[in-house]
Order: sequence, then C-alpha cells, then structure tokens
Amino acid sequence: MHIVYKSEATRGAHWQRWLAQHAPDVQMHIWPDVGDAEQVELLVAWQPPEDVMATFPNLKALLSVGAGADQFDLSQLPPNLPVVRMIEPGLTQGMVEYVTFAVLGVHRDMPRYFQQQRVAKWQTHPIRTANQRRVGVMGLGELGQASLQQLVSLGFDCAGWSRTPRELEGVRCWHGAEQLAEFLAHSDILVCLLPLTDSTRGLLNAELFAQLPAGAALVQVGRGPQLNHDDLLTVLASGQLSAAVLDVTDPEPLPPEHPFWQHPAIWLTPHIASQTQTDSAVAALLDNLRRYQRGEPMVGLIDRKRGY
Ligand code: NDP
Ligand code: OXD
Repeated sequence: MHIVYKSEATRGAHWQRWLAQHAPDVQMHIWPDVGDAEQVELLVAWQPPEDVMATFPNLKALLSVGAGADQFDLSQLPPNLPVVRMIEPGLTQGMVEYVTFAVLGVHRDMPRYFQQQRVAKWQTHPIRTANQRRVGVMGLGELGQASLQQLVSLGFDCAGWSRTPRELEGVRCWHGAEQLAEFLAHSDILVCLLPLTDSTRGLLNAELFAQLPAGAALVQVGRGPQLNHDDLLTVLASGQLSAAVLDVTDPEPLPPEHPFWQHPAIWLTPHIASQTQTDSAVAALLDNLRRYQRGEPMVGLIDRKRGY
C-alpha cells in the first residue's frame, strides 16, 4: 500500500522508520517525495496540496494528523472521499492535562494572584473548593469526555453540552440550542472543546457570555474562529467574565498589537493544549490502515454533513 505523509518532517521520518519495521507492506513517502502519485491510496496530512485529487488521482482517503479536520476545505474534495481525524491516546492525554491545568488555574484565582504579584500586593481572597465550582464543558466527544472524567475525579460540579443527547457518569448533560441557556447558567468555568463548524463559528459571543453566571471564566481550546474577540474584551471589562485562558485564536498568531497579549485577565498559549504524540499516534495510524485494507470504516471518520 502506498501512502504519502505531508506534515512535520521529524515525525514523518519516525513514522516512516516505524512502519518499515512493523508494517513492511506499507510504503510511506514523505512530501514532496510522493513516489508514483498514481499509486497513492492514502494521504496523511495537516495541509494537503492545493488540488489533492489532481495530485493523487486514485486517492481513497484523506487522514488528518490532528484531532481536527476543519483545516481541510471539504468542498474541494469528492463527496464520497472518506476524511478521517486523528484519535490517539497521547493527544487525548495532552488535552486532559491542559484543561485540568486551566480549570484549576482559574478555579484557584491564579490570574488575579499573578496580577497582584506584579504590583507587590499581598492580599488573600476566599477559597472555594472544587465541589463548590461548576465547570461546564461544551463538546462531549473524545476530548471533552476524557477531560470531564478528570474534572469529576477532582470533585468539580460538572456539566456538559453536546449536539445530541449524551450520558456521562457524574456529569449533568444538556444538548442542543434549546438547552444551551440552562447549561450556561450552570457554568462558573466554561470550557470550549467544540469542533469548528458553521454552527460553532462565532458561538462564544456577547449573547452567550451574558448567560453565564457573573464573574465566570472561559477556557477556549476549540478553534479560534469560535470566539468573538471584541465581545470577550467587553465582558472582561464589565466583570461579567473574570478571566480567560485562550489556547486558540483567529488569526494564529495574533498580531503583536492585539490587546489579548497584554490583558491582565487573559492567559494566552500558542495552540499547544495538545499535540499528536509521535509514538502513540503511529500505532493508531496503522490500526486505521489495516481497517482500510479490510474494508472497515476507519476510526475518526468525519461525517461530511455534520462537518465534524
Ligand atoms: P469530537 O468530534 O469527538 O467531539 C465533538 C463534540 O462536540 C461532540 O460531543 C459533538 O456533539 C459536539 N458538537 C459539535 N457541534 C456541536 C454543536 N453545534 N452544538 C453542540 N455540540 C456540538 O471532537 P474531539 O473531542 O476529538 O475534539 C474537539 C475539538 O478540539 C477539535 O475539533 C479541535 O477543534 C479541538 N482541539 C484543539 C486542540 C488544541 O491544541 N487546542 C487539540 C485537539 C483538538 P455530539 O456528541 O452530539 O456529536
Ligand atoms: C489538532 C490540533 O487538531 O492540534 O490536533 O489542534
């Protein structure tokens, strides 16, 4: 089987060596080397070449090296071409760690204490324990569910929101636009782990922030275009929101003059909440290659109608 990898080179070289050892029937070429382009069945990429189908006329599936597939222009791909996102334990673990860090950070008032430190101010504030803090996670997929499991184990009062009904142990679940307001009213800390789709673009806006409890905090680890920047600045100024931890923005990176960089209530990280882990992901990739060979659906198949 011929596949092409087009993404970060060091990881590609490692995967190429690993596959040569564990699956010698799989020939992985690393872009720009594509071997015989006519023979390429699968493309594993973050950004595919501009005209994918002209480049690989016999392509059978496009696999994302990341958890999201929103970077692909699905309208440019044949409607029946399977598009697959990455699901692997290292990526999930990274997200669980980041979400836990961010939730604990705002739960324990760290943005405020870091501001106080800068001006040599020694002042205490009342401490709430985790069971007195309501955490709401938007998106109950691979990453949302794993993050919630950890938050529940820490004792937080957890809620979740998804498109369709979900049941998670220890988590109060809401779904759909009609139940969003109730979910938001129960979210002192709101975590966004939604994929970017037409329905989630711009969702984190003034109307949504107004439905959170006063002084709530935001943890945004979904995708940049979900957040309205001006609306966030307005609610931070009014006190409706007390803090925001942002791992994704639009654009990435933000321009140097963007107010988020210097904002005392914003923690900004450069899209590092989680990353595909070279070692664990190659096993997940091989599992999908074997599924493809057996004619079974691959894990992480994108539903083209839903957009995720
Ligand atoms: P999944 O596809 O497994 O889960 C998506 C969840 O979002 C599902 O629960 C789904 O609902 C819900 N959802 C989708 N659309 C809506 C909507 N309109 N209204 C309500 N709920 C909705 O995704 P993952 O958990 O694997 O990943 C989530 C996202 O995290 C990725 O798409 C990516 O954007 C982001 N990410 C960010 C990273 C970072 O480093 N910052 C790293 C990795 C991922 P339902 O259950 O009903 O289908
Ligand atoms: C991903 C990401 O989707 O890094 O994997 O955001």
